[in-house]
Amino acid sequence: LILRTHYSGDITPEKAGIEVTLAGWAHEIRDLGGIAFLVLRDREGFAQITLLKKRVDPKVLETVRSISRESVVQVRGTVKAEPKAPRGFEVLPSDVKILSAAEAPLPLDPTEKVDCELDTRLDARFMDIRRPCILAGFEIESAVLRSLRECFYKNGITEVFTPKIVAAATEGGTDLFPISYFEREAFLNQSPQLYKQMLMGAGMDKVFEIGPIFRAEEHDTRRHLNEAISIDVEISFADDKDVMELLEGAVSGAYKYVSENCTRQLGVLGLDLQVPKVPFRRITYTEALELAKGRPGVEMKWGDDLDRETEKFLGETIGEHYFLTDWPSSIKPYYTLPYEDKPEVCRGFDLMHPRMELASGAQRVHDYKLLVERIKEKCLDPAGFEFYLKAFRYGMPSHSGWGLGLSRLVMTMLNLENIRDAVIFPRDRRRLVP
Ligand code: AMO
Repeated sequence: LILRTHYSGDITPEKAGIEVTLAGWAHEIRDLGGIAFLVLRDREGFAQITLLKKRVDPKVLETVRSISRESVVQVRGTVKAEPKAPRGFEVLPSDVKILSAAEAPLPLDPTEKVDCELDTRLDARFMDIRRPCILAGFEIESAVLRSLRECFYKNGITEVFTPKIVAAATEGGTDLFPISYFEREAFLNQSPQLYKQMLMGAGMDKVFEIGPIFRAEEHDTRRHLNEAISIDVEISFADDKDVMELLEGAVSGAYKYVSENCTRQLGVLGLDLQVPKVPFRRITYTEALELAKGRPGVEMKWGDDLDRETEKFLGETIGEHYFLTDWPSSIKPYYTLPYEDKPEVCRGFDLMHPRMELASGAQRVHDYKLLVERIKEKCLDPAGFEFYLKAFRYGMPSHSGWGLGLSRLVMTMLNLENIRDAVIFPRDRRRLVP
């Protein structure tokens, strides 16, 4: 059963004379005096099917006239070079079949040049993704993942999966989704943090996980989701500086991979991708506060978390990817290692794009006693963390790691306005369907 011999992208004017079978969607049908056109769209682009009414089999013409837009069709025909056609070729059909007819009206018009409302698009996402510019984004996302995985393999990092159904909070108790787990309450995991750290105690040394994280955050912003894909890494016998180097290499490597391997998709999006140069600038939290003094308005105190306005101001001032390091211990999670000589500052860092935070990470506390102390300082109960703490009592190497948000990476790379556009089926405060 051969439903397709070529994608539209495989055909060039040099292939004139060969027989092809194309399959895809009826993008457009134009019936003019002596000639009719069917524009077939597949994931690689378009092919113009030309019907010369005097020469084509009348049954083929009749079929083409009956095609509703966006139906799935199969076309068998001969390639002909045609300088006036897009991409310089057309296909003269010997047979056209409607494989699956589309109803009318369409929930949205995939040929539409003007953008319609995001909600309308997300409600009919399958139709929205038929638009080449939307599809291109998700193909680039896949390339980003491939590049990241290759970077991890090259560095000898083992891929793992950790549970998404868990008994305890990772990042603090407020943003948890409770679920019913037989006769008990359980939660959807906010981060693989505790599990990836336990694997350091297991001697796995270098692990990565690419998987969903769940955050019951109420806020409705352009950069938050309630379900996101996190790229997590944890490395033993490494400090914060080591894993920052790995992170900047992974991010700039993904840009490089996309710029070299996704030229067609970047063309569809009209993007000229600039690969960010490594090393990224490192700015301490204290230096960031100094810089932020240049912004008129709110005065920030040492120890305050950087608010959205300050974050924006820093991004505009710096204008490229940068690391924010040496945060106050009071505003980073309990697992972040404080400096020995100045415990009010810790080895936590954030990777920033001028528009927003992309990743955060740290060298971790690996000393059992200190970890228990830090958990208590954060007003959490060590008893709830026993399964995690146990791994720190029987030989735990020093270790560091980070979590990088896939959608934020793709969103900033492609200059998308809303994070929902970087997720095929996004989950937010209002959206649970499709
Ligand atoms: P953090 O909570 O900063 O750190 O999350 C890491 C990265 O994940 C992405 N992210 C999100 N993206 C979209 N919507 C959300 N609601 C959302 N929450 C997080 C962001 C963020 O930078 N355990 C630590 C990581 C570590 O230290 O290894 C953690 O989860 O891009």
